[in-house]
Amino acid sequence: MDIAIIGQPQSGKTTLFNALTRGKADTTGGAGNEMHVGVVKVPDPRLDTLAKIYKPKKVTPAEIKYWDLPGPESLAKSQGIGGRFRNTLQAADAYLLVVRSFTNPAVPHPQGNVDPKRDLLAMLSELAFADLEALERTATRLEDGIKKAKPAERPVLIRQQEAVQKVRQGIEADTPLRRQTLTESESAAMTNYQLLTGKPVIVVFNTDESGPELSFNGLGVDPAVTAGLGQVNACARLEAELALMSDAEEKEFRQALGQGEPARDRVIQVSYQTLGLISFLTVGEDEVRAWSIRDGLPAQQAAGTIHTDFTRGFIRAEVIPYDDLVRCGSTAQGRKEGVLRSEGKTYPVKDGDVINFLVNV
Ligand SMILES: Nc1nc2c(ncn2[C@@H]2O[C@H](COP(=O)(O)OP(=O)(O)OP(=O)(O)O)[C@@H](O)[C@H]2O)c(=O)[nH]1
Ligand SMILES: [Mg+2]
Repeated sequence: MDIAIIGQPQSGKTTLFNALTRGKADTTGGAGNEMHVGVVKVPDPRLDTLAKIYKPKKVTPAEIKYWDLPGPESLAKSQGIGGRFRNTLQAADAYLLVVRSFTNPAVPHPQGNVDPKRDLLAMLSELAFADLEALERTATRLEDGIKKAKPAERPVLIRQQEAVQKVRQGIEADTPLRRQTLTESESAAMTNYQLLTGKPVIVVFNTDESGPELSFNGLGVDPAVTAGLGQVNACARLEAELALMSDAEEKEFRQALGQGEPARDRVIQVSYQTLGLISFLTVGEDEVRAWSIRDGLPAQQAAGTIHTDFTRGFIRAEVIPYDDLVRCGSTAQGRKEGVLRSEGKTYPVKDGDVINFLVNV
């Protein structure tokens, strides 16, 4: 999963990136021009328990790749920079939107004062502007295409043009793509354009060490605007410092400072919730592994996350819930006790399902 960190200049994006990746990317330059990429393992204590049972050669957690983007004046304008940001933004599965609420006299806010509600709304507008620009170009291209197309090719292009028109009007009326109701063919057309307002957004309020914690409600943001968005509070600077300590030292400091779970873990939890993700597990002597998928994904598609051939060659899935497997100690015992089930293509995979896919490849 790829998550891009976005936000206004100097909102603490790189600092948060460091907190999430336990990294040391430079945050002293100001108007950082560099892009940072870091891979983080998704903590899952179930893997450790399964590793004790199977003693596999390797244990492979699910991973998240964080992309720290430089803070341009405007995301829409950033398309000019060799398309570099736009590609990353389009390729991302979700955005972490950093909103400054920390006070720091040494870091003047570009707008003169700290105003989280204003900045949050401005950033959401930036995403919408970027989409409107992209859709305008697409509409022009489709119009040219329709003029030049052979009569037989026209209906497809006209349908695409209608879909583009509909989505454009929706975004103009403040409904991001992720909240628009589209037909299957309209959605399919939009997949090609990878619009930014179609992506899930998790807002990270970058607070002072002592808070206060913010919320969409508390800020008085129109609930329609933030429907479906995730929210997390974190003091990025403190979290980045704590993240560089050893585990034991960090735990001690967190207790002393009254800080709860690390932001790097809370962000992952909220990201999974916001994206509707779960993990299924695979076990064996070679590898114990977690795979993240959308909640309820049919078994046949879930198999495809392991190998694309597995979707085509899917026969059935042997499924045992994690708790049952741990209690039984082995899948063989699970089979004897009747808790290992055989499931077909459409079985909706659940969190903690330990699965052995039987495939014909
Ligand atoms: N007091 C305080 N300062 C912070 C916090 N987070 C970031 N800063 C400071 O704000 C400045 C900017 O932080 P960065 O992480 O570089 O912000 P950025 O959004 O990556 O900035 P650009 O990439 O230049 O847009 C740095 O001097 C940080 O130390 C925070 O939680 N509290
Ligand atoms: Mg930065």
